[in-house]
Amino acid sequence: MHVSRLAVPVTTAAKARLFSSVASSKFKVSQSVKAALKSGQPVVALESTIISHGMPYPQNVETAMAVEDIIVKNGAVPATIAILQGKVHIGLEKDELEQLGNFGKKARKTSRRDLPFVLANSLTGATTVAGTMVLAHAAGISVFVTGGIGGAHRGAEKTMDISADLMELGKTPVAVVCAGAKSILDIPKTLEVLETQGVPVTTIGESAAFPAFYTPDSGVMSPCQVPDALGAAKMIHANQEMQLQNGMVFAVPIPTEHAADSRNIAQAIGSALKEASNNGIHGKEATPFLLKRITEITKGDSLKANIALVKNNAAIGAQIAVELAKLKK
Ligand code: PSU
Ligand code: MN
Repeated sequence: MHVSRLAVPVTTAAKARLFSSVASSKFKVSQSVKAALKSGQPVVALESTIISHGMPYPQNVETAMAVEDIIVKNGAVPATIAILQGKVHIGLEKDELEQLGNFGKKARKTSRRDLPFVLANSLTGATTVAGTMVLAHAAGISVFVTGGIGGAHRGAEKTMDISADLMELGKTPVAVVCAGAKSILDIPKTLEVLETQGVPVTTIGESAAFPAFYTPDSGVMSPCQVPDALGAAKMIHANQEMQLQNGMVFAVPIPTEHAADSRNIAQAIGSALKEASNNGIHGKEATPFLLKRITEITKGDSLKANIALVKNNAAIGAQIAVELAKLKK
């Protein structure tokens, strides 16, 4: 490929074209998100499976609203993404967030492969990291904040249970800001798959350790480290300038004052995994089951950590989006 072609920046106009080419009748973009996208203001996508399946009601709704506020306070526009009765919403109103949170697990967990079924049958779907990346990209949003990504499950060498999140990260240019991956997963295998998929994995901050969601250090190093949001934004900008079509993972360790007790968490995860196996829980039910049991076994301690880390990710993610918007001017 000729170098001058590589250097062409992805313009807002190009994004708008992309969006209109994906059946815009299926999309409802909120006023605030539409205005921000049009003028090149920073926008941060948020997923909805974390609301429907990742946390119990009403903490899920409270957290979703608090996260949106944090993004606004840090200078960006939040765009929570979900499918409501067959319509893709980019940006939810407060009453829609409340409805989805209350609906909970009755919403269909929607990864990439579930999109056609949910849309064709006018269902309500809560999008996973993979599902949200697809829709965020279609809308022209390149920064996305969540709690934790899916990954290779323990025993994946036999079950082949590897989250579609990892493959999506390989092919969709959206940067995902998270607190690493839970140790319900096999973290070394998860990082191996991301390497195979060509996904840069970068820890933000003073430590180079890849964080383990509830705790700041998984015992495995991240391949890359940047000191702050600007460092992350520069990497996203470079990825875009090169027109690399892969996604990126930015891992933000949970602040130590909010971290869960690592022994308690390890025990809870061990019990939850045993229960899942004894009850034959697998496929898309595995992750929600494990999240719910860990919250119950730790009597809400893990939920507290989960809420704190999502809020922290929201602040950093918004700062990344702000820095990225400046770099693109
Ligand atoms: N990990 C968490 N909280 C979550 C999820 C993962 O700590 O809520 C959700 C995300 O939506 C993620 C999905 O994309 O679970 C992964 O599910 P699966 O492993 O079935 O791909
Ligand atoms: Mn799976």
